[in-house]
Amino acid sequence: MPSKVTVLTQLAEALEDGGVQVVDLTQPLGPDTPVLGLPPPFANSPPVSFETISRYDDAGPAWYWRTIRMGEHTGTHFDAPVHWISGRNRADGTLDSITARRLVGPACVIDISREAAANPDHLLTRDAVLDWEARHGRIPPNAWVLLRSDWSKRVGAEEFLNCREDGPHSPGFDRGATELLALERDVLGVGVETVGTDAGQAHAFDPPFWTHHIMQGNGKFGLASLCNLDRLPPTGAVLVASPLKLVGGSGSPLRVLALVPA
Ligand code: 23J
Ligand code: MN
Repeated sequence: MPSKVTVLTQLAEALEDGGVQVVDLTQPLGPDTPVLGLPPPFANSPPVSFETISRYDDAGPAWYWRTIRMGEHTGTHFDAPVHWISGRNRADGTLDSITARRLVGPACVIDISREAAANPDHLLTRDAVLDWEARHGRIPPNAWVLLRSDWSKRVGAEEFLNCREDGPHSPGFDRGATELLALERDVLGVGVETVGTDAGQAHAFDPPFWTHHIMQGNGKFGLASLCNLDRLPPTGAVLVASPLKLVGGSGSPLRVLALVPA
């Protein structure tokens, strides 16, 4: 008896025949992963380190495994609402309390790669989001909004973090764009190619780090250090962004996958 055709049997077939591709939006995670550097007196996150428990040796003759050490916000990672003080009392604020439904959603990809190449401090504006919507349609509720800046093509921590005397310089969202996405569009969250969802100079914004402040304060998520956003269409892809279910977790490295129609 032939089984019933559903959207998921069609998806399974499309995965098999190449009609849907799986694009990995994740950077490798290891000791060379660039880590955000905050100025004193703020505490910083350690780099990734691995310690071998055993490797087919006396400590474990048939098995290899390691202990991992890193900050919750390292490499390609997820920001939970409690990461920021504005989201500290949110009901679904920690990683272990987020419903799985909210880890999957359509991707809206906004391309600022040209602007960011000309100006590393470029901020996406509210008007630029409205202009994107005029071309591609309204951002639906529970979408991931991804900022394609091509920043992930920068090689090495120095180029990627792009620090000068006055701090890091990297692109992001202006306050109006962040408020539009969080309050008027009800997105799941925003994703970026840079080390954090806020622009490099966001320590000097009002409020400081306004993308974290507004997104996390409204129960929204963040995805940082994504790559391969240049392989996504403006609309039509579906994102799966599933962090570790850390008890009380403020964030976690994760593997971010996009299902993309060929
Ligand atoms: C802590 C303080 C400032 C920032 C961040 C973390 C992040 O970007 C992060 O990884 O969430 S800007
Ligand atoms: Mn983070």
